[in-house]
Amino acid sequence: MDVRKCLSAFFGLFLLSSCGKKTTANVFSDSGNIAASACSGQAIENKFIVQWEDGRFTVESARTAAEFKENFIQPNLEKIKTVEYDRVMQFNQPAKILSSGAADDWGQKMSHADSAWNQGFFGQGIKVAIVDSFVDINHPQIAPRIAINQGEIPGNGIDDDGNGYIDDYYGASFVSSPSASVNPSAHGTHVAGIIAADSSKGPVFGMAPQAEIIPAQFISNDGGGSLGDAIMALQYAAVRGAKIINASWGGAPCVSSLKNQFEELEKKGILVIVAAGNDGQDIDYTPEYPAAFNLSNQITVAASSVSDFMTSWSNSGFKLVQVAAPGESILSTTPNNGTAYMDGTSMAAPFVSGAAALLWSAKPKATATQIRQAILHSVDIFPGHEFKVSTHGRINVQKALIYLQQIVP
Ligand SMILES: [Ca+2]
Ligand SMILES: [Ca+2]
Repeated sequence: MDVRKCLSAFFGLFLLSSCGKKTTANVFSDSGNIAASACSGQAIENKFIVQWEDGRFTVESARTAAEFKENFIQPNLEKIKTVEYDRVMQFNQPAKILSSGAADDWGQKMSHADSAWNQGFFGQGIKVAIVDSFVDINHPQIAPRIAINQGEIPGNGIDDDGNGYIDDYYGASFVSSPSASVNPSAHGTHVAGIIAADSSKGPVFGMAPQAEIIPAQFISNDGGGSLGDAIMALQYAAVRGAKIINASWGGAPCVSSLKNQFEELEKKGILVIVAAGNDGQDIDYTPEYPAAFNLSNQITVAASSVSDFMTSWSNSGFKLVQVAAPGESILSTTPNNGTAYMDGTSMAAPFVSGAAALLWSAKPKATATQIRQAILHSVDIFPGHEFKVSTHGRINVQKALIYLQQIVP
């Protein structure tokens, strides 16, 4: 037995299963665990999220919890860390789609992305995973930016590169619902364009127009998804070598699996950018997940307006939200060679993901902590209308780049 684990079980709250004898009951408690409540989505009673002792996750199926305990958990007990029911995720208010907008690239200008471009930093060599709905990989401004998995041969039903995923040439889908539509969606495609749209191929200016996108979709076109699908998509992003993961979604159930996965990403040094949500609430008091996880590899983002104020609908929080970024009347790519203006913290988060890619391409040896530190220490703050976020400000790539160049030799 590992003594440190055992001590932490006595003095901490979890790791209990590593101290003393493991039983199916202490890795998976299914009593009183099924019902939906304000923050715990309806359990999917025949699907189970398993976290293994090595940190990996899998989603397993069985007819009943009793059968799963007997036929799966018991024989694998020593290798299993925790088990939870998979749960339905309800996505909070989606971003609004607007028919017209105020300006084309006000957000990129206000973020001072051009200061990085002028120094030759475009996000080159940096992989950004878009864990979202389906990205239109054929959009002319997106297609050149997809991180092709060169070791994979598409469409042959074989995992050619042996990374555990069959035919993941462009990316991979983790939408497990058999009835879900797999057509490209406006949300994921819009997010992708804000991060990395190739500005030489159309009207949208991606923040980091040479970053490489890894589409990892788990949200179906009707806005549904499951907790297990989200966890598997995040795990895939890490396997593909993403430095940054954009998570423009919320509404996760109050269960530990997702936070455990975010902690695995933290251990791997991956920066995760999360939308604060569009409920106009203070998440310090009304927490929403993953926005409120408050991890050292996470930046949670509120939405600023064209006039550089907090939007009325953006979530906020002096503790749990770190920065504001443009999130109103944002022009970006949509399926079928389209463009549209959208509002939402879903649009603000990818501005920060793009900013992080720009910074990382300037200093490829920087750690996720240093990139986060550079972004958080360089915001623009306006006396009289500070943003209700921990830094009080809106991102500024120009200042962040100077800061990063000082802290990373
Ligand atoms: Ca593969
Ligand atoms: Ca293949």
